[in-house]
Amino acid sequence: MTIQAATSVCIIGSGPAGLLMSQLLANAGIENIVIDRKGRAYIEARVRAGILEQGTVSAMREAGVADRLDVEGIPHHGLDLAFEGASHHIDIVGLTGKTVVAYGQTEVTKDLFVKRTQQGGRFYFDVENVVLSGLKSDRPAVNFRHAGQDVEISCDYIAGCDGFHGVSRNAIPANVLKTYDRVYPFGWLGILTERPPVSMECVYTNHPRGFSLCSMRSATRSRYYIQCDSNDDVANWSDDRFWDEFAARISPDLAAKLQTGPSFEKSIAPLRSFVAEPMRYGNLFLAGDAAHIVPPTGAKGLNLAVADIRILVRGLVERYARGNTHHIDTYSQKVLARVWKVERFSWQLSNLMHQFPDHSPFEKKMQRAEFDYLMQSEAASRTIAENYVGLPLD
Ligand code: FAS
Ligand code: PHB
Repeated sequence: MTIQAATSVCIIGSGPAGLLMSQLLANAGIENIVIDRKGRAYIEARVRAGILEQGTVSAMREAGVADRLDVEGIPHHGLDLAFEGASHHIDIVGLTGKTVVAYGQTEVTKDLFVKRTQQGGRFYFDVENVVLSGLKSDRPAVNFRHAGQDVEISCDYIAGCDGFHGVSRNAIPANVLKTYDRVYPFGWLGILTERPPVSMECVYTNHPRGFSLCSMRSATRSRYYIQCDSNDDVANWSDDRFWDEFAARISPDLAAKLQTGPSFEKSIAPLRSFVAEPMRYGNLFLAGDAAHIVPPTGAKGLNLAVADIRILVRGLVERYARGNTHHIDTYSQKVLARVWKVERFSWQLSNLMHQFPDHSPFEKKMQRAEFDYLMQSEAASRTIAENYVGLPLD
């Protein structure tokens, strides 16, 4: 016997994209159900992004979940890029009038879960065998197993917010779906430690030993990364080995004040640029990592997911409130135009700030020349700044 459920929008995935979508739709009176193959505790424990654009902060405020963010978030007025001993500060406030805010994705998901639960949000966690059907019909469906029973959710629309390894993207027929992929020859080894950060703003360094990033989660909690081989194993990295390598890849003045300590999270993330087109098929919409991946160099992954959701929810509200389907009919084209620009920025900054094992001497010279140009050109710094704070939605 299959349990039947019905809603307006079935959201697959309760990461930041799915959760934010659920809350924004609920605020607009649009019924939705969220399903996830994991449980809430697992999702909340995932350590990922750390920098929020102002558009993301605005979306959190619009969703009514920004109280803690507004108190605990750390505004950043700039960032530093360092290259072979030289350092360049990019004054994002001076160049754009905007800041970004350091606030972990973990906290974003916790805040959204609290609100959805308070408001009686409908969730199915730990689901299995998720299958989408009827995408071209007026009443698509999502079937899955949950707690040993078959469940079918019929809906008007399905939102595929199930990340890079989800099932939604591949529900689009292979002769329709186009994908674009660039896998980088390295990954990022990241740690969290309960120690004051060496800098209260981000410091990105392209060091001859490899890339490093100084970031934070609070005034007492540091988030640090180093470039590592893409097939490296976190088991190869004791805390001591990490600290030695990290200290060797940051400037001497930062290394002198580095406070090392035990890591309580340590993981390796592969780096890739990926885009799937289209981001709509029938009554299935893709959003977030289900449709695109960026290398974390530009701090864009989470923010890009949020931008997709803001555009998609605006379209769904138009459809339900005024019967106007223009914004959902143009969703894929509109959102992809922005996705590609953000992919470009993340790709460009990754190319500038990493050591590529297969770079020729000429390509190494190109990296240096680009950094020297950035150092002397306000226009070049403004380009970095306006992308870093976030491109406009429209
Ligand atoms: P998510 O992947 O966050 O969420 C997808 C959800 O769908 C998950 O909860 C998953 O359990 C669920 N799901 C998957 N398959 C399913 C199925 N078949 N059925 C039901 N549910 C299913 N971005 C940054 O800006 N900075 C960073 O430093 C950074 N570091 C990262 C490190 C790692 C290891 C990874 C993987 C990503 C990182 N990102 C970073 C990017 C990350 O923040 C994503 O952009 C962000 O999580 C995107 O959110 P969602 O689109 O909601 O996808
Ligand atoms: C982080 O704090 O996790 C972070 C900051 C900046 C990035 C990527 C990750 O570009």
